[in-house]
Amino acid sequence: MTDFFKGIKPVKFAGPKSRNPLAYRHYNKDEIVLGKRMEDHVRPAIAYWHTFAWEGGDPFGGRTFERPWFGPSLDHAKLKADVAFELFDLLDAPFFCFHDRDIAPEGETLAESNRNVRAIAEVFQRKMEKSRTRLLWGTANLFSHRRYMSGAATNPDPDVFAYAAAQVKNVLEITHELGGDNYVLWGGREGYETLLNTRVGQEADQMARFISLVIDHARKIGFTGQILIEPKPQEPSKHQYDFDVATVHGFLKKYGLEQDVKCNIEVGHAFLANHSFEHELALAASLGLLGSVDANRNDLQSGWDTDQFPNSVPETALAFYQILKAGGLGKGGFNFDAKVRRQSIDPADLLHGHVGGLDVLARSLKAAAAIIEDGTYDKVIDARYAGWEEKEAKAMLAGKRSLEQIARRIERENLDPQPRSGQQEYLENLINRFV
Ligand code: XLS
Ligand code: NI
Ligand code: NI
Repeated sequence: MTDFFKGIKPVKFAGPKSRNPLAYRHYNKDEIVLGKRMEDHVRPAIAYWHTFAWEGGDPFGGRTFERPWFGPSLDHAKLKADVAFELFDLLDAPFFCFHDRDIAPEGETLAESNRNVRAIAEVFQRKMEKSRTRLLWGTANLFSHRRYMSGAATNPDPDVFAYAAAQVKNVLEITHELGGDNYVLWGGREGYETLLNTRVGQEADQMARFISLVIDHARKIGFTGQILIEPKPQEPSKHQYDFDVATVHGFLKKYGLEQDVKCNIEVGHAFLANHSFEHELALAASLGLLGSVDANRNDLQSGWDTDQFPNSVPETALAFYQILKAGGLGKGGFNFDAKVRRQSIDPADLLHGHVGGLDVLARSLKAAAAIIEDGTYDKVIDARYAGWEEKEAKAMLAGKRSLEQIARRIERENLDPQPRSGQQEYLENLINRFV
């Protein structure tokens, strides 16, 4: 035991009336919602990078957090792992996620870096024997080091592509060995700063080849988890190729990868792409691409991916409705891709962020479940599309009617379709009864 969280007790469910700030008031992991344990709906994960690796810097100032594990050695990384598993236990977290560079220091060579990552993975392995926390996903950091400034898979230099591939091979294997349910590809530098120096078609071909290599290797080593692309329109690149779900879908289709890859959808990234989170979820579900979720929120005034903890039940409830209607997240989960603010320097702040976030997810899940159980909302939507259940409509949709046949029927039946209300205000009020 380290003394980092000294005096902080394990967080337990204490019910909505509790005044204990470090208790769950709504997140009750064993409560059954729509026939399933709450924890199995949410599958929450703690993000190593924000919670243990981030130092509290901003563009105008450096580190604000003082953590005994900040330092360059493997011993620092081991201490970080100790504290990480202590927090997982305190929060009773079923999952965590990491990048290779979050958990272990970069070495002089890739071989040394890979060895460092493996050394900490072995520490994780031993800790996981005693802890209930499992790995939701692993990923490679292909964006911090200067070698990746012009991209990893999409770099004009094929040696950088190869270096990134070697780095991913190592983390993918480690993710597999640790029993990870998913492997994530987020392409922060897979985009461009200026079109003046960029061949977008060439870079798309490179990215597709890279992803194919990852899929092939995952199969070869027997990894049965999901491979996920995390869309984001910009930041750090001015333009990112995995702009949003629709763009990723077009890319996957072009290269024939749509059966092998799904999406990890992040709240803040949806906003940066001028969408809502539920838009991205609804679209992904309809395209068969819903894989997992990065839970957070942006400060909408700043215009940046500020990665704050979720705190809006009405918004998150609509997102959860989409997830429930899609049949849940399967092997995915809710990764808190969220960090406490740079002034939140106390160890307890790390718990407050996660406790609040989890309670918001729990309330959102229950609200979405109540909407479904009540059934009124779904009935309104069913009624809106009911015409498509009729014989002629089905035949049209199935491609069994030509334009000529459709035109003839309109004349024959003298059809004059009348507009019907979209009922937006009614629906908004209806939903507000539950959130
Ligand atoms: C950054 C991304 C990143 C990914 C993992 O905006 O959200 O944190 O989730 O590489
Ligand atoms: Ni993310
Ligand atoms: Ni993000």
